[in-house]
Amino acid sequence: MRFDIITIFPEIFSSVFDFGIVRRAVEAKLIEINIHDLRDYTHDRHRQVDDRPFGGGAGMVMKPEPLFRAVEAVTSDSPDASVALLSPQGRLFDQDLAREYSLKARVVLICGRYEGVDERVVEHLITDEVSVGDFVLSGGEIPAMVVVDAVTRLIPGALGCEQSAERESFVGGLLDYPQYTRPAAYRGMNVPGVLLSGNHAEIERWRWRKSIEQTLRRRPDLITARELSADQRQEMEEILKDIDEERAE
Ligand code: 9D3
Repeated sequence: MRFDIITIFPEIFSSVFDFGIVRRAVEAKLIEINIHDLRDYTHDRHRQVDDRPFGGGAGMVMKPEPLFRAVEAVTSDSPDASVALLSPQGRLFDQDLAREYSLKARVVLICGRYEGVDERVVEHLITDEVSVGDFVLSGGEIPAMVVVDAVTRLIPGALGCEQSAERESFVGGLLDYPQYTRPAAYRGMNVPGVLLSGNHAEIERWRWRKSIEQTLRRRPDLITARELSADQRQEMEEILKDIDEERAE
């Protein structure tokens, strides 16, 4: 899988991609990340990538020519690449989109800056417009890092232990259960006994229950969107009852 990132701040990416899972995936040749300086695709002396908006108004707009040239240069050998513009108007990035991208051979990420991008780029150059959440950032660079990180974790082999990937997909869509490590007793705060019992079936049940409970309390929207087995649905009903009773107390 190859990422091409088009940006006016190419240096910004080293801090994030030079560490951890992404770095390991690059070293293992599971992914390739090419960073392109948008200014290298300008033809004028000032290497200008933005200009004033037609119709007036505050702020600057990214010019179409450098973006068209940059994307055409990096996709000339792969016409079926996804070309994603990171922008506040985009589809919300989620695990489903991360999974889609992880199956592609080539993903181009264009980092927006200024007030936005000339609409001809949106209409005729990009295939996807992607946002990472309903908050205002200064540009698409941090969102591009988010996308690369989330997608890389889904490339087979990137996490090292395949058990982690399996676990992520198994509990996928639910919040994590609470975790504990040593010491078993600390300042009078004790680790739940079931986790010390060595009874793995009981431990699995406890964790599943806590995941569901946590998700129902904090992110009920995640449960409604999810497919559950009959057993799981039954258990969820019981947990819901317990939570209602606790509320009533
Ligand atoms: C929506 C705010 N706009 C109102 C006029 C101005 C504006 C603010 C910030 C336009 C662009 C930006 C830069 N943000 C991104 O490029 C961006 C982003 C974001 O701000 N939030 C979440 N995801 C993303 S992806 C790219």
